[in-house]
Amino acid sequence: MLDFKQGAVVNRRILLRSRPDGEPSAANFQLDKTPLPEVGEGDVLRRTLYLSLDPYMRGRMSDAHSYAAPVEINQPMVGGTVSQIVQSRNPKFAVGDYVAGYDGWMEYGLSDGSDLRALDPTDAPLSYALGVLGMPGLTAYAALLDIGKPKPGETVVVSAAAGAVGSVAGQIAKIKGCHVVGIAGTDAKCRFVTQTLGFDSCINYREDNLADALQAACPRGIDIYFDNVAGRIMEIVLGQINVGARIPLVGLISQYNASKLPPGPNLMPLLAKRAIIQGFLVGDYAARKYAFLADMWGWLQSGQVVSQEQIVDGLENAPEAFLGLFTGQNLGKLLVRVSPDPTAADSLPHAKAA
Ligand code: NAP
Ligand code: FER
Repeated sequence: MLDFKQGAVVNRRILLRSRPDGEPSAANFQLDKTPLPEVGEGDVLRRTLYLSLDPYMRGRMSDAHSYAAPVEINQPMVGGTVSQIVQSRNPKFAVGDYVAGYDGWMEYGLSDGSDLRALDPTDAPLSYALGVLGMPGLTAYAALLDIGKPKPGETVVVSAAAGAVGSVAGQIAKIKGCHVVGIAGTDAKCRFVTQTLGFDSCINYREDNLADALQAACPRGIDIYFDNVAGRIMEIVLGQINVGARIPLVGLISQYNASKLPPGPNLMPLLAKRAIIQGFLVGDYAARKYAFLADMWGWLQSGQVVSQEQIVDGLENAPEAFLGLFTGQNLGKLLVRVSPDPTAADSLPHAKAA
């Protein structure tokens, strides 16, 4: 039995020693040993059983602007944990209890317990609280169901399919009656994804021609792309999406280690701001025409909307005027007056001279 009096037990922790440029290495981390502080009135001391390791931690190692604050240099790395209480001065927790928390990369955690959630080891393996029953499981569930909105018979493609989030997302999609195609980085992962997880097929993006393999695996096109990786894989998947496709943008792991962002738009702000990009074709909105005309007529009458036109005279000037659209020569709606408009204000006898 360990003596948990102040200073008697050493807490081993992993600190962030330096910030990586590109791929992180062991040199960015530092093992630290520190005596445990006093367990104060109301405090709970626990021993870490499981520490979750997640891709987002790469972001915390960087001080680039992000949706979450970075880990400070010489401070412990953050992370989800499952622990057992070893000393308690808090009536809500007894020695031996199991809890989920966010203690970080360390052997012992200490707090007033308000950050802890009790776990019952007879419900499920304790480690599940960091995976399928924890943050990655919730990610898979909510992103697929609330953003992906799967319907039976639809085709769902999941990247990083053999990982914590992807493996769960694809299985839920199967439960919802979808045709599910995984993308993963090795043949062994792909076998796991199909044989153990029950996806309909899986493509090894390192070996196969991804575009051809996707086409074969998704003969009816792609209705949902559950994106964990972004980058080249996303680019190829987007080439095969169906009308009305939904794309939960869940992770961009292909760029987490990039010291220079790849060319093209950076999609991280979309994820971080939970923004929505949706394609639009005006032809889909014919039914909105009458509401539109009624509103717009009223706004023009009241002066709330002003119409600006740029009118070029003579059909022969159309080509040059058209090209001007691409160098910004027009202000407002560009038109060509091909023949005089007998109804226009300036062509009517009562029209005021300009
Ligand atoms: P994971 O999938 O268990 O592990 C990461 C996997 O990503 C690796 O095993 C690897 O699998 C794949 N990968 C790594 N680099 C890649 C690259 N350059 N191109 C393609 N695939 C690559 O991790 P996870 O915890 O489930 O997280 C998956 C994604 O979800 C991450 O992007 C993570 O940031 C994101 N996530 C987001 C939220 C949120 O709230 N938005 C929450 C949780 C997780 P392969 O061998 O198949 O390449
Ligand atoms: C991730 C894990 C968690 C991630 C984002 C989160 C973009 C965000 C969690 C939150 O703030 O709710 O891998 O990658």
